[in-house]
Amino acid sequence: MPENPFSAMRQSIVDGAPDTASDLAREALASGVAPLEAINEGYVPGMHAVGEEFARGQMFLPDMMASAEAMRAAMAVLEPELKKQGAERPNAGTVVLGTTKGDIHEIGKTLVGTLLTAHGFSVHDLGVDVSAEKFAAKASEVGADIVGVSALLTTTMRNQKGVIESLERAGLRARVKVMVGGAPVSRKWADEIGADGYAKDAMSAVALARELMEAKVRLAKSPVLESA
Ligand code: HCB
Repeated sequence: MPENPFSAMRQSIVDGAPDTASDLAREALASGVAPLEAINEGYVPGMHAVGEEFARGQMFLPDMMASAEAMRAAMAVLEPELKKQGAERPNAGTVVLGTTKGDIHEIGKTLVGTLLTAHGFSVHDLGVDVSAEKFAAKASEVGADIVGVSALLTTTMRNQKGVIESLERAGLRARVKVMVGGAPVSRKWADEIGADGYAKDAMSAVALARELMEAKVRLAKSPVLESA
């Protein structure tokens, strides 16, 4: 392992070097580094650095794609380790997850799915560029407790509202909670569009999903609903 493994992980993302990124992930696991620590301290800061360089015009689309490839290579090593933890737990809730229509950013959404799985949630990941109707149809099909909607572009954020409207049209909104996230998304935006919660990262998404499940259980036990 390099002297500063997290800094090497960060650099492997900035360099867009998948082989180095996955080698470092394997070495980290072998030395007992927790997979989530490697992600949060090494690889995600690398993605943030890439975003900043891209915004300053110091990095271009092919570089950003190479960085995403490196991130995927690291995640391919780390994800199975994270998911293992969820296998022995009872189902904590059913989540339908995806990135909004017009948006192909998948790394953050996939990480949220992995951590939810690791914490016992049953996750149906619809992938990227998902229409509002598809979110609602899947939520109905699997009896979702929560729909998680990711958006990384200011232009696709508004489609998160479209998902909520689609759930309303399908008559599902009363029993399906909606959580939103993604780099340009904020708590204020979540309130504005009538989402049930906003999470800034994958661990917060797990905490939020647990809170939303508790709220659902409380509601189901409420005397008003029982007598209805
Ligand atoms: Co992309 N891109 N990109 N991009 N991209 C961003 C998002 C910019 C901010 C970069 C910048 O300008 N600084 C910018 C958006 C600006 C804006 O809208 N204000 C941008 C742009 C402009 C574009 C294109 C338009 C570029 C172009 O074509 N000229 C284009 C759009 C394509 C499209 O979607 N239609 C584009 C393309 C790409 C790729 C393909 C090269 C690549 C994505 C590859 C892939 O995902 N397979 C890419 C990448 C990698 C990025 C950056 C660098 C990193 C994103 C990332 O993976 N972050 C990003 C810069 C940035 O975000 N700082 C840049 C790491 C993950 C872990 O964080 O925020 O995604 P996350 O997710 C967190 C968190 O938000 C939360 O938990 C996650 C885990 O901790 N969360 C949720 C996310 N979803 C949630 C859902 C929930 O329910 C709950 C929590």
